[in-house]
Amino acid sequence: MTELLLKYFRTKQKEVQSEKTYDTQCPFCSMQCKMQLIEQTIVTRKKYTAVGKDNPTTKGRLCMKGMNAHQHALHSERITHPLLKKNGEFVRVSWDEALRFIKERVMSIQVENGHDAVAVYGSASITNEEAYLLGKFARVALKTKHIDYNGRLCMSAAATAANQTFGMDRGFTNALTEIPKTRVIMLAGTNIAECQPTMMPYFEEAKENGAYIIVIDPRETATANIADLHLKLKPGTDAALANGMLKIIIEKRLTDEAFIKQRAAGFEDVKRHVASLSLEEISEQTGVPIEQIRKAAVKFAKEDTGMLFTARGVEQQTDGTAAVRNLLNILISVGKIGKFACGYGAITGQGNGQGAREHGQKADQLPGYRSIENERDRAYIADVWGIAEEELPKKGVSAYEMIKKVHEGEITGMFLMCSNPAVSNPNAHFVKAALKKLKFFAVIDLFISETARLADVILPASSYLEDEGTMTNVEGRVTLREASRPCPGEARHDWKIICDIADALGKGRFFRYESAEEIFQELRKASRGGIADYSGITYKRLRKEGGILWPCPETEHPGTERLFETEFAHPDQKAKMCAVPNEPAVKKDRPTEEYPLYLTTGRVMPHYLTGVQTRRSASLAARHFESFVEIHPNTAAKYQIADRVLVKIESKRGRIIVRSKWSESIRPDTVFVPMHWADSQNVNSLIAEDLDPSCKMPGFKVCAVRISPLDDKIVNKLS
Ligand SMILES: Nc1nc2c(c(=O)[nH]1)N[C@H]1C(S)=C(S)[C@@H](COP(=O)(O)OP(=O)(O)OC[C@H]3O[C@@H](n4cnc5c(=O)[nH]c(N)nc54)[C@H](O)[C@@H]3O)O[C@H]1N2
Ligand SMILES: Nc1nc2c(c(=O)[nH]1)N[C@H]1C(S)=C(S)[C@@H](COP(=O)(O)OP(=O)(O)OC[C@H]3O[C@@H](n4cnc5c(=O)[nH]c(N)nc54)[C@H](O)[C@@H]3O)O[C@H]1N2
Ligand code: SF4
Ligand SMILES: [Mo]
Repeated sequence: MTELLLKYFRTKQKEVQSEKTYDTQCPFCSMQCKMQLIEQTIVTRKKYTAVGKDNPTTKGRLCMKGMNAHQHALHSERITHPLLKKNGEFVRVSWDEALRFIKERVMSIQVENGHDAVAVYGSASITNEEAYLLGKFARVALKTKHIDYNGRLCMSAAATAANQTFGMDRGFTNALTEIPKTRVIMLAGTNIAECQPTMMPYFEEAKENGAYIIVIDPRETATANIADLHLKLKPGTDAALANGMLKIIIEKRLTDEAFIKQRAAGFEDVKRHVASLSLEEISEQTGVPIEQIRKAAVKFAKEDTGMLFTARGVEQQTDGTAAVRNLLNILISVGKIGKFACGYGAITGQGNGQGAREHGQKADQLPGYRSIENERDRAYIADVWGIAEEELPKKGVSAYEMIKKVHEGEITGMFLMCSNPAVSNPNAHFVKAALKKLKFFAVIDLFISETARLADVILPASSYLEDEGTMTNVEGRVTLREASRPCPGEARHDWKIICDIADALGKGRFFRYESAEEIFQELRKASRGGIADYSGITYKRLRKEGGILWPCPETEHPGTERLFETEFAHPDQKAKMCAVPNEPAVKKDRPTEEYPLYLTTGRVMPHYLTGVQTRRSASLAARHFESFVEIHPNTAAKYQIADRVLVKIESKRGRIIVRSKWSESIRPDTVFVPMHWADSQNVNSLIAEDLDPSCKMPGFKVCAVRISPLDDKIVNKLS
């Protein structure tokens, strides 16, 4: 039977059984599991089932979040028409009225305060096409230098470290398929079992094949369960721990001298630096016994092959860049990169955490990972966009710094797409106060998030079921997310909303696209010759091949599986090692007499980021319907905290109320609170605003707190 006939019969069958199927990718993490949503109508009731679809990265697997993602996408609270705030209340308006309002406000602000007074805050959960377009929108339609995105709070330390050490930043230097073949694995500050569950089988297979697994984490997580050696360090001491390992590797002459000589620069500085450090002091500082540091160092150095993975535990620190660089120092000193089953992986977080950091949404960046400060890069992109090079703004500031500029009155208007900074930024009270000061605030979202509540206008966007486009997954593999469900009500695709606003501002001629694919064609051109070169990738190829690893400069190019086999991306082709101090320049918010405990923050399996989506999914919310604090029973006893009671946690900046959860698996000097809840459970009310000087990452993973049983009088005082 011909394919056409088969298709015809399948369509007829679907009509009879009232079954529709939608191909898409999970809206959550960087694994970007491919899936199909099956919609069955049984009499008048609709039933939805999500099933995994085969692909090179996730091989058809899905975790509980993917299986239940449709519950938020189909939720009755989805906004389905534009909302304008009138007399403090949101009222339904037409797209025309919303766009007129935007035009008037933006024009009056820019006439009064200049182009840079309007900022754009973007996201790594939108497609490459949208991230690209948002960067173009800021520079061409608004002519503002102020654009940055939520990836600044996520991937920036690892990205900066990779750029500094290797000369380029693709999160994974190798394809995932090499993991099961490696002999030793170091997992630093990454909880893959809860955060990228469908990646776990690669590590489980490695373990079955005999790999030795080292986990570095203050908690015994589900990921630490597969460890042969768990270094349960004090939060925020990874840089010091890496120095300890380097010292042992160098003193025991376990370095790969030939590799260092040929492929690296800066080793002598590192050698001199670690020689001056004391292992006893490092052990004291990190809380890890010298014997364990030695075991990890020797094992990692001695095996023939090895891989290093980092995530936010190491990176979300005020010295996150330096800590990652020091772990990379280890990798280079033992020559475990650029070879089979040897390499580095910064485990990306959001669905498009990789792609959205490549195509111009960052304050200092143009598409293709080009620099907005580089003359040639500026000229090339200006030409693609059809403007004069002088018209391109220069670099702006990072996400949290934009919020500060709002507070100071320098930025008075803002467009926000696909993020919830009132909950996700540090120093939450300050952020909320700043956003309230905006003269104009437009939010583009699926729901009235905690941040959207503060907006003047909310525009309804499309979800992963509706919005086609490319997403670059954790491996650096560009994938095509097919999405064919019609937008609900008057919701529009994010890319269409950007084009409509540009049109309202009189810049429509630069934003004439009929489809996401048309935008991708322009992105290909804009990325050509850049570091993140997508020019050989087409929708047709992505449909046929299931995903392509960049760089891919030609349509005949197969994509790049392994990076740095013969050279690194710096002009001299060498990896750059550097000496890293045990204690960072920006002091961390470490425990004091008044605030005697470390607080660290992170994630749990069923929820996603600020919870706007997963708190609306009945199946997921049922697993954790409120926030909690993980606390060691001995510590709990000391502060008279019973199990499963409401407690108050305070830092210098604020307080939250959450439920206690006793756990033997956490360090007694540390408590852990997840980030998925808002308002009086928003853990970011506690976190300090200090930023890593290199990448401007906040220190989400270390904060000094005190804990006490709940006093009823406090509850009434809290908002
Ligand atoms: N279920 C779920 N999955 C997600 C997400 C989600 O919200 N929920 N979010 C996605 C996103 S955007 C991201 S960025 C990733 C994040 O993925 P991860 O970075 O793996 O997640 P986290 O829980 O933030 O932190 C990882 C681990 O760091 C540990 N840690 C804390 N402090 C330190 C420290 O000082 N040193 C070390 N070595 N470890 C420390 C924590 O105990 C935690 O187990 O997950 C993605 N996947
Ligand atoms: N304390 C602490 N804070 C942290 C972290 C931590 O570990 N600890 N982690 C940080 C990290 S790694 C991250 S990535 C940030 C994330 O922080 P945010 O970006 O603020 O978090 P999300 O919850 O993903 O917000 C996404 C918003 O976009 C909406 N949305 C979803 N899909 C779409 C879409 O397709 N289009 C549009 N227009 N809107 C959509 C959702 O409804 C939601 O309101 O938080 C950071 N904050
Ligand atoms: S949350 Fe991540 S691992 Fe789970 S289904 Fe979605 S993309 Fe896959
Ligand atoms: Mo993230």
